[in-house]
Amino acid sequence: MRSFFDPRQLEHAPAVELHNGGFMPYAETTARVDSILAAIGSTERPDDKGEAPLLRVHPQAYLHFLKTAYRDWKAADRPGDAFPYAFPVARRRDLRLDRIDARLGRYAMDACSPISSGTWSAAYWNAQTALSALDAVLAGDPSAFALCRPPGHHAGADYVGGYCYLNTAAIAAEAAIAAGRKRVAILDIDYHHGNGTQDIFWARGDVLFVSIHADPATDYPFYWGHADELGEGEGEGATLNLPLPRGTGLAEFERALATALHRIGSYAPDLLICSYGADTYAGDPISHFAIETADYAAIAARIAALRLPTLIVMEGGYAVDDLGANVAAFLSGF
Ligand code: SP5
Ligand code: ZN
Repeated sequence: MRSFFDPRQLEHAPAVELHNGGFMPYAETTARVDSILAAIGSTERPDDKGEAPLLRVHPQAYLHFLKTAYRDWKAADRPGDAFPYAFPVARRRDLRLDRIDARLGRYAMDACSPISSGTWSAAYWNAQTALSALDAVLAGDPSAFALCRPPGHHAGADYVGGYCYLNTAAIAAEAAIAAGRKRVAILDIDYHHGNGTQDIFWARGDVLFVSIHADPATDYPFYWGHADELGEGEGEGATLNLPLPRGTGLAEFERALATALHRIGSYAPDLLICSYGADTYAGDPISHFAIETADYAAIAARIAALRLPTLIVMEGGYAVDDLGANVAAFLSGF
């Protein structure tokens, strides 16, 4: 399987995130990539397709914010990376966004997603990586792997969240539709619910969003990922959430996976995008499922049995020492 990655994706490297009332070491480290690269061997660099494919998902004002937030934070003489701390929950139409703090809160859903000097460049090349891997699949490869980092699935059209800045799965889905594919399915198997992807396609009937994740009653992102979230309008019935309890191992995971794959099969998409997070791993430091390394090969083989052209995009996974082996197991199962 062809794999894609660009070293500029490493330019995003915040030192800390806000958690449990204080600053902790940032879990979404560049060492994650080192672990994956060491395990999967060579990758190809993406082409540069510019901003047009990003703008199919994200508004220009949001891209402008991502490009300028760190510079504006520094221009305001602020320490470290750019963090939001005030959020416009009563979102009026004409929010005044002159101050950097106002912009940070407007374009964020949490304080896990600081903006550092290289965040824009990393997010931009991350999206290009997904788009070039998509090209391989659109050209006839049965599957391709985009080593996406930073991850994408918590980012909405106009907000950062959960270590995510640009929604790579959504950008790839829109690019596939622009290239003539009529129906795209997204299967999200990161430990956390893909709230950003769900939000982007909530009212769309041409993109099916199916997610297996930790119950939002106990886990981030808390507000989204419940079984009764079904989509709206044209998209009613095109969202399927399969929340699972903490402690879930392979047997329970595979039961949910069977339901997910059945739904995807009946939808009969032209393309499958798999948002793959290895934070379902038993040894993950911030998550609570019990999937083992060898299990990823079994999970991947079941997904591959759909025989759909499949783009795999990397999402989370924080057990750095074992992350490469977990990704390699998944790709080998495919
Ligand atoms: C893509 C993805 O997996 N995002 C997950 C975001 C979860 N954020 C909430 C949990 C934060 C726990 N942070 C602990 C930091 C310890 N260094
Ligand atoms: Zn996750």
